[in-house]
Amino acid sequence: MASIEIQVPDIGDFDEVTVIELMVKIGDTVKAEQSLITVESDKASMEIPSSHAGVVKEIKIKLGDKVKEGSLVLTLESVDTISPSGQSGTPPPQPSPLLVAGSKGPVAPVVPAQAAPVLVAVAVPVAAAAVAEAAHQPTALALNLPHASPSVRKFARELGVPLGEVKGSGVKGRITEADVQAFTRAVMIGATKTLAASAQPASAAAVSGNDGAGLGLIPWPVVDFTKFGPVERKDRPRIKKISAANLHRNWVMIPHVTNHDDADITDLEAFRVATNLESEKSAKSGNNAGVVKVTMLAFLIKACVAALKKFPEFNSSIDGDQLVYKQYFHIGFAADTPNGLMVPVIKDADKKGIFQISTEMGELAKKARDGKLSPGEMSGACFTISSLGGIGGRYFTPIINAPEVAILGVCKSQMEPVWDGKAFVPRLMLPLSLSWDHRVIDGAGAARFNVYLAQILGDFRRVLL
Ligand code: CAO
Repeated sequence: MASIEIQVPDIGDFDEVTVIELMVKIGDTVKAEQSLITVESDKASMEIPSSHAGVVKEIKIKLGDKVKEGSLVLTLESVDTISPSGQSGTPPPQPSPLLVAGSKGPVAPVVPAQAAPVLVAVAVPVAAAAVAEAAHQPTALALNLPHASPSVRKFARELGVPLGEVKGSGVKGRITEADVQAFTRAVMIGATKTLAASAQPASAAAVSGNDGAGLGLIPWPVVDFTKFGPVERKDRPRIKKISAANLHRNWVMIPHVTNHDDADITDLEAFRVATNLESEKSAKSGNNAGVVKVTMLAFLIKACVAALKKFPEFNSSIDGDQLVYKQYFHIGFAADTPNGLMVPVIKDADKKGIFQISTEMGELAKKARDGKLSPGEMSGACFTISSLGGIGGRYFTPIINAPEVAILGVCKSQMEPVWDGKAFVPRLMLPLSLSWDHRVIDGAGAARFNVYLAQILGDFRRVLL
């Protein structure tokens, strides 16, 4: 029986992360890919899976330890010497950590009544997450930790809910997200009642019927839909549940305002089309390794970098009484995938040309669709662009991806009659929707940002100025 050391794999951009959950104990039999521990950075929590199957012999870390790539997690006694890949003696590839939830991530986006497209903050390869969840045995109880999945723990931490006080309604007392919500509601109703009783005793009865927690809202409608017609129930996808918490927080906590404007991209679009034609021709004549298709989004990323440089408060984050001005330019873009929205990040977009940005966007969007984005590829954004240009629509109100302070939504460009002082002329107009955090940015600043952005898109030579 061979002894195998299990180490922390590549965890993206995170130098050090804290161990917040041990999911196995000595003597447990684990499968390859089964989650062993949960670690947490300031942005997200991740499950670290096992690269091999075996029996846990020694655990080399404890709760609260700081670990990084290469840190020894535990040793396994292998059940046989066949690796999970089926090839004896061939070490299998290190599994990727699973991003479970992001406390500060984007995408905030979600879906108040489907009206406002929003971004997703964090994402998980769903298939992998499902494996990890299925493999997650309730060993936390044995360690005197409340029994809950990492995403529920994260959710509870974000709300400041002490999990030890929450009664679990799941299998074997497992605490679910609904339990955490119910706990919050109960506490808020209690607090509201107390407040109402002390301030205005006569209103207490009215408040007690209010299930909308501390917001003073009426309860969520409970409807038996089958009374009205046939229905089908489906579980909400895991990514959507994770992003919902982020979106809700951002929607509630950030005073959003959205400015709409239009940019005349007639000349830029002509240049883009010509550039793509040249690339295709060049590829056909064998002068090029491959065709890089350039879309408007790559130009938008570059234009936003220029606007962020001119208006640095758009490239900041609130930290208590201070604003943190970033001197780097990492731009997130929302990517629509079968598993939900993800927001990969183009790092150092200021140092990259349109072709490089287009190539990276293509690669990151593919990884997003395949559920293969690493945590590092989804973190660090200063500003996010959500483009619905390939689909349609006119304007929308994107939700800011905290801790960013603004997000640009873009819809489909179309030919419009524009008055040039003498006549109406056909121009290709791109609708822009900029949502901004009113704690950091004022309306005049936002209008200037949009005007400047439109000027750049109208004459891209301005990027050089
Ligand atoms: N106006 C008109 N046409 C546009 C356009 C715009 N603003 N933006 C893109 N297009 C065109 C492209 O040129 C392309 O045309 P062809 O197929 O004729 O070449 C087509 O639309 C499709 O573009 P694309 O979507 O593949 O490429 P992209 O670079 O514009 O976007 C990506 C890439 C990954 C951002 C996109 O595929 C995507 O996922 N968008 C959805 C994002 C989203 O859901 N946001 C909402 C978040 S909030 O809930």
